[in-house]
Order: sequence, then structure tokens, then C-alpha cells
Amino acid sequence: MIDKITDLLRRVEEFKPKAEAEVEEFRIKILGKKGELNALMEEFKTVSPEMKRELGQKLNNLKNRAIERVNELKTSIKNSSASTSTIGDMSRPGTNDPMGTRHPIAIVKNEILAIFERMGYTVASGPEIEDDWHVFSALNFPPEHPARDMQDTFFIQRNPDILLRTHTSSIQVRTMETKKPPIRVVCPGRVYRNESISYRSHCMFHQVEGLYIDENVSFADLKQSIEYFAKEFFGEQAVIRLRPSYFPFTEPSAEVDVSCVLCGGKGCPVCKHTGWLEIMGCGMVDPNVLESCGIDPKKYTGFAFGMGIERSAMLKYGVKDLRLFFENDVRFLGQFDSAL
Ligand code: 2U9
Repeated sequence: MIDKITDLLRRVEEFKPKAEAEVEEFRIKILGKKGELNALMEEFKTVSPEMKRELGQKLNNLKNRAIERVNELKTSIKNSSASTSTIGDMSRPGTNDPMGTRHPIAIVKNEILAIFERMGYTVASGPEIEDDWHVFSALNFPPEHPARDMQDTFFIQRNPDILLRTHTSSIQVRTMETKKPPIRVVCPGRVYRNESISYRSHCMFHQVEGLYIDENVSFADLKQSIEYFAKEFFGEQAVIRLRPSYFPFTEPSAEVDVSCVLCGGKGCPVCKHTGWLEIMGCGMVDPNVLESCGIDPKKYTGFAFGMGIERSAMLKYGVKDLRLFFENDVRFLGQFDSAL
């Protein structure tokens, strides 16, 4: 009987089926009711009591190994047939992977940059973690200006000289420090302000700012450039107006309004019945700023402007809540596809 058990164990180990059906056939032949294993179990009943212990153990091992082997063979055949069937017909047409879409803030940023690039500006970038000089001091912010306060700006606790930039103007400062006029740059990027989050404000948002410095740059050049931008961005029908304003880094300074994109200037709820929408700020670079950045204010003049990308995107797409841009809901984000 020992020989029969050894022989069956060998056949179990050496069995190499090609299909799952062969494994099933083998299982019935060995493990089935009328199979070889049950025949050995019957024979086991007749062995002498002193042989029972050894043979019983061998028979049990054989049974367990046969069950294990059948399961192994079934799984490996299933896996190999699954992998060949996925390869299948190599000439089949491919399946379409869903395409992602560009984020609306990236679309609007690229559109704004493209307009200024057509006017000869190049794109510059800089660090989001900045120092006091590049964000405030070089830009003529007085020592007691509220923006320098913890209430308004995120500072690094261990070093009050290090902060998250509150505007991308620090990029223009760095550009002026390293390049000679003529300078014509547009500076996009994230900015941070210690503000509560609502439908119209966030502690992080995006800006595009611009700077043009050369000999004889005038306020008329500024106005013309802004008008060109507004017509390119909002459409040929767009009209602009400038209102006097104040920024520490420009003098004179102005807020720019564009005729309402919805009602064309007649008055509607979007423009709060004024016919105008505020789109950016601008001004002639303050001579103190030029001086701080190593540019001779007697020889050179320049203008600068700045706008929030979220605000421009809200106006362009009629989005009422700024928080939608940051919630990463693909049902919202998927609506703004563009080639840019
Ligand atoms: C240098 C000199 C001058 C950049 C400017 C504005 C006006 C402005 C705001 C618009 C909405 C920021 O996003 S916002 O809150 N910006 O109104 N920015 S002029 O002037 C500069 C920048 C750099 C060296």
C-alpha cells in the first residue's frame, strides 16, 4: 500500500494539464467518490493495527496535497488564459481614455499672458516664500502699513523677515534688481493673504502683474496697453475707464473698470447697476521704487499693473463663487476646456 500511495503522490506532482477541463477530470479520478484516493481509504480499513498510524498519516498527506495541487493548477490555468485573452486580437481599435481638462485658472492665466506676450512682454517668475524687502520695503510700503501686520500677512513664526508673498510685485522687484531697462515683464503666480474664505475672497489666490520700464514711458502708454488688453480679453466692444486710486508703489495710481460684460454698460445685477466692473489696478512706478531697485529715476520711467486671476475668471465665465476654483470638483472644472 505504501507503494501505491507513493506512486499516486508522484502522479499528482507530475501532472501537467493544458486546460482547466483536464484538471477537473484529474480531480474526479483521484479525489472523486469513486476515485483512487477513496479506493486507498477502503484498503486502509484492512491494514494491520500496527501499520495504521504510519499509513494513515501518509494517506492524509496525500489527500491534502492532491486538493492543494488541483487548486493550484486551476488558478494558474485561469491566470494564464486571462492574460492571453487580454492580449487577444492586436488589431482591435483601442479604447478611449477620458482626457483631463485644463484648470480654468490656468486657462485664464495663459490667455492673459498670451495677450501681453503679443505686446512684447516676457514671462517672469519668483519664489512664493519671500523676504520683507522684496514684498514691502523695496515697494515703498511705510513701516506702519497694515499689510505688514500679522493680521494681513502670513509670516514665518521664527523669523518675521520671511513671509508668504502677498502680491507678485516681488518678482518685478527681483527683475529690476538683475536686469537693465528696457524691461517688459508679466509675472503670474500664487499669492497669500490672511483673509477669511468666502464666495469673493480666499487666503490664497492668483495674480498677474506687469511692468514696463524704459526711457519716456508715459501714462498714455499705460492707458493704451490696458485698453488693448481689455479688448483682447473681454471682446472688441469692451470700453475702459480709469479712476484715481492709491498704492504705495505707484504714483499716480488708478483702478481700471471695464464696461459690464453682461449688460454692455446698461446696468444689471452683475455690475450692481453701475454698468462697470473693476478689473485691475495700475499706475506709474513710484521713483522711490525705481531707486530702491537700482534703476535711475531721472533717466527711466515705467508703468505697472496688477489683476487677480480668479476675479478675471469669474467675470469671464460668470462664476459667482470663488471657492469653486479650489474644490477640485471635476463636474465644475470640466466645463472650461481650451486649446491654450
Ligand atoms: C513694482 C512696481 C509696481 C503692481 C500693481 C496693482 C496696481 C493692483 C491689485 C489688483 C487686484 C492686486 O490682485 S489684486 O488684489 N493690484 O492694483 N498692482 S499696480 O505695481 C507694481 C509692481 C511692482 C516693482
